[in-house]
Amino acid sequence: MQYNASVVIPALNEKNNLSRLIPALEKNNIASIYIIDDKSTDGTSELVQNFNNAHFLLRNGRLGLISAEIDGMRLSGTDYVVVMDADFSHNPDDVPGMIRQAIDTSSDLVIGSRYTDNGITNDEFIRKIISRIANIIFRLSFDIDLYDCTSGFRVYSRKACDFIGKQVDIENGYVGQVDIVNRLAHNGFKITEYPVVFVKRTEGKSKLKMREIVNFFLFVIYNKKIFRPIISMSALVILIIVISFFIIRFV
Ligand SMILES: Nc1nc2c(ncn2[C@@H]2O[C@H](COP(=O)(O)OP(=O)(O)O)[C@@H](O)[C@H]2O)c(=O)[nH]1
Ligand SMILES: [Mg+2]
Repeated sequence: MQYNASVVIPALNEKNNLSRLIPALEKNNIASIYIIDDKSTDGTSELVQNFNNAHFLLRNGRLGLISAEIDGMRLSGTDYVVVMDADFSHNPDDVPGMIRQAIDTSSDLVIGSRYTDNGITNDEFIRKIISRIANIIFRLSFDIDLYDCTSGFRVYSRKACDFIGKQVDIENGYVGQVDIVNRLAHNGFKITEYPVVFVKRTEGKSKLKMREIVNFFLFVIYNKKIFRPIISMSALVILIIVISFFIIRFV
């Protein structure tokens, strides 16, 4: 079945991953794929010659993850927009099921979730812990009944895309993922989760930086204003974990 859906993939030096991911998506009947490339230096944009269904937007430098996703939403114009990583952490075979769920449940956002029943994450140990704690903190502080709000594997309805496109002050780094969930949840959009198995990337490097983790805590603290004990305690624990991680890695 052909869906009125497209896939948007923000990409920064992902040539090898994309050369396998695009055919895998085509196999799943995804008619249009939008790669938002922030001036990769590995020749990512050269792939444009190899694939008829893939459109490349070449931007002028690293303009940020969320702005790449929003540019993709605008460009695609389809009823549903899937956003996913280029690195196979998000399984292209989950895409049809996620779109199906969006249609069947009239969801404006379907989150590919590692933390609902049957969801699994095979990420690095330290990343698993950070991600788990971040989700618990977000869930408790924002009163949002979802388990994986940091996941970047998502399906958005056109209505949600249009709403997000109009938000001028959305956070542009990885923290933008929770910012978007928060805005949609508090503006009456329906959000559901779809269990996925997250796989650690085997090719290329993660672009997630320490700064992004700090930004997450700043976001929570700034937006909640009240220092609930749980937030401060968890922030402290995370800080200790992150500092130990850097000591182990770089000392
Ligand atoms: N266009 C664009 N893509 C980005 C940027 N930052 C990350 N990406 C891409 O966004 C996706 C998620 O990043 P990734 O490094 O996999 O993050 P991780 O999964 O948290 O380790 C990947 O496809 C990256 O290539 C950015 O600033 N601009
Ligand atoms: Mg990734």
